[in-house]
Amino acid sequence: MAKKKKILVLNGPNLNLLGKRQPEIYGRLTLEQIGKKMHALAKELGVEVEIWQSNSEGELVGWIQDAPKQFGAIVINPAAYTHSSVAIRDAITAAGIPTIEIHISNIYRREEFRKHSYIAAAAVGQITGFGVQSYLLGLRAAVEQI
Ligand code: CA2
Repeated sequence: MAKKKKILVLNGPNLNLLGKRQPEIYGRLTLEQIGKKMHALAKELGVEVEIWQSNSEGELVGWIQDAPKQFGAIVINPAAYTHSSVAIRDAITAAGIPTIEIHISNIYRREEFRKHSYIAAAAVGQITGFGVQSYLLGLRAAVEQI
């Protein structure tokens, strides 16, 4: 499939615990189950998705740097790095491909420290608070950008 039609979905730290802890905030679906929904939607939309998760900031930065070789857009839930990582923001800016920031919870309805995103200014836009739907809306938004 053409590079432009491939979308990279990145997940930051602790998102490997989805569906296993704190379901009241992050829902009951595992990352694998969310992945299945994304693959189904991707098929409908005529694109391919790859879904990766890392607990390491450096690994995420590496994947973002390499993304333009293979992918036309990125959908990223940077998790806690949203609120701390200038490195991820700079990598997104340097990659230069459309990037959509997503969050399961509404980061503006939670603790003060979650209200600031270092990523937002480097992203095309942000989708926050729609639960698992944030991933699917993020994919739709990415497809509109490629
Ligand atoms: O709402 C989101 O998607 C967040 O990106 C999730 C991050 C949080 O730090 C952001 O402020 C908002 C936390 C991800 C941790 O995921 C867990 C999942 C299940 C159990 C424990 C943590």
